[in-house]
Amino acid sequence: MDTNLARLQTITSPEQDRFADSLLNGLRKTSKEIACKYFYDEAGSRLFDAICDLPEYYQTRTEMTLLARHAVEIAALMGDGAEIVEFGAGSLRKIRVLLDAAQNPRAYTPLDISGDYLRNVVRSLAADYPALTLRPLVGDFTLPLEIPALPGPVRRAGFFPGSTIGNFKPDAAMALLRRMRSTLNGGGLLIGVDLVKDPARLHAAYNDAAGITALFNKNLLIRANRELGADFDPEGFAHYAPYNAAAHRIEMYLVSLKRQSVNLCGQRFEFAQGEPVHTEDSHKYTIESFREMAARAGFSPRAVWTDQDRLFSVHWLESR
Ligand code: AVJ
Repeated sequence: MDTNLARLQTITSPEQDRFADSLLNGLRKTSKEIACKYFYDEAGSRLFDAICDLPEYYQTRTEMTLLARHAVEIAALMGDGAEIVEFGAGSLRKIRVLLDAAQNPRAYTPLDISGDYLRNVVRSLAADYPALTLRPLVGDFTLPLEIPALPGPVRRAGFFPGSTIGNFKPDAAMALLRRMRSTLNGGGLLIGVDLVKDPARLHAAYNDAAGITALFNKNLLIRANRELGADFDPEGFAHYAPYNAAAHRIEMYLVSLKRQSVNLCGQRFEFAQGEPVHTEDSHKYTIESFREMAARAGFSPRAVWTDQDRLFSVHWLESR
């Protein structure tokens, strides 16, 4: 056998290395899990876009309506000449609404774990906002992070839409809010938060009739196969997303439909029939419970906007 060939390793990017480490750790646990931040490769991002357009998934269109309806008031709260810092560059449509309303925005600074995604965001915005300074930063906003200061006193305004905060357990969500507050250096935070409501409505939003959310969930396995050479059988797992009313959250799992073993990075993982792999939590808040948490994280909750049916909320939090 050719020893050089035997020594050949799959060439991976740093992002893939982190995915591999995270996946290996998560599957070694007694209760297996895969971190939800790995949903968003190219295929996963496209599936998520499709989720946002589903009739059952009210979140994106409700938040978009709120941002558009209150853009002028939001821009006034952000202030003249602010640097807009987005935690996780999510949706070009949402940021455009803010940038269009903002008063002389000094810079737009999106933070994201995907450099490829940031490149696309910047390319698309540069054409329409030629005077705006774009400062894409590749990094994990769940880790401590300092953004280099722009020259002069520049107030920061944070933007964290999409109820991504819901992916974190309450303790972690509060810690993340604290870290954002310190990153924002005295600036405020505009944050979208999904609200508690009829469990049937929540259940439907994560168990859509077209089965897109199931594909989104299983894409984690397909991504592991493609990027890490794993041999998951996506058909061997079921999408399961119940609403846990006591914990105010949707819990998402991939449930093994049979006894099976999977090879990943030279290791073998056993799955019992019926064994769940936890893939996501999506916590829901009341307007009051979220404002209380924000206050405990050191913010002063100020304005809050919601729709008539109280499906979704957008909050403006001042640093104090
Ligand atoms: C992007 C975190 C808001 O929790 O609703 C959508 C992602 N997962 N369907 C959510 C998601 C399943 C999502 N967030």
